[in-house]
Amino acid sequence: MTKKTAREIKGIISALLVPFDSKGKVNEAGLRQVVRHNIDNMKVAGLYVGGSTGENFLLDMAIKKQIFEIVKDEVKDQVKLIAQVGGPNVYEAIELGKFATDLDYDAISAVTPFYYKFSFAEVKQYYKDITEAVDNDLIIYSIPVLTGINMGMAEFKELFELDNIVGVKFTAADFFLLERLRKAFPDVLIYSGFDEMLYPAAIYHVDGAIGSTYNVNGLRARGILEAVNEGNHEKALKLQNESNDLIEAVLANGLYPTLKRILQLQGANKGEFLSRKPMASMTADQKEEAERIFKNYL
Ligand code: MN9
Repeated sequence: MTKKTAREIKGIISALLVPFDSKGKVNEAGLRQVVRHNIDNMKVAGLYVGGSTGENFLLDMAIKKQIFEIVKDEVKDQVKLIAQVGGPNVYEAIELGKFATDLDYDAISAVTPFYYKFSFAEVKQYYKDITEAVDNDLIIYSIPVLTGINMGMAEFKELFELDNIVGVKFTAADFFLLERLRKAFPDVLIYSGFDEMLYPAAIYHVDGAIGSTYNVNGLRARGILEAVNEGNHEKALKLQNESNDLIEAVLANGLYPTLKRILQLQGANKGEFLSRKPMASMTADQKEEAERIFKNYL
């Protein structure tokens, strides 16, 4: 029996950025500021913790748990919390899922297992194992460009039939599939995963969006959802155009390091805001470019 609080997770959800120090440890004071910035200034509806954006796949389990704890302690019940627990190690996913559920996270999420070329039968068994062991709602994290796991209608249908699977974070540019999924599964929560495609995803009635750039651009993203709801497509397009000027420049300069530098410029600036190795730190030129991006596009 799950609590089913996941059903209420709608709107803009930041894939939480995590500042690390030069030793690769979590900068706790900085992380708390990033959480506050998301809630107080970006007005997000929720946080997605332990995603690609959190550099999760570069972390050991103790650090993943530490991040889940710090974030919950800072958020309390102010916004919805989703814990991404998946990866190739299903035993770890289960342990993390239980851990986050005990911390009262509203839902867990699990990326399709990656690295080995798993068959769909194996992917399905992975979701069965996690959902049977963890008493919480689960949101599938589908990001074929990074995992190599491509699923179509038939595969999603089988996964949505599993107990406790309530949604999908759909990080793909396949709008045909997105439209078909929305039409076929009106009760499944569908989250847009590519921030640069939020407006078209909103036209297809996604329930919300989970992404990295919302840490710094959450207000415009909210505006896109509101504009589409009001039927004001001119405004939605304008906000997406402005967002994409920002996203294009951020991607060209190095995604996560640039977003972290912008966070500092927006006032979340205690301690170091580095990435975990082997992700490179920014050069002086990249830092300068990040400052230019902040001035021009935010
Ligand atoms: O999960 C994010 N994906 C990755 C969502 O970071 C791999 C997105 O928010 C992208 O960072 C963003 C920029 O391409 O759309």
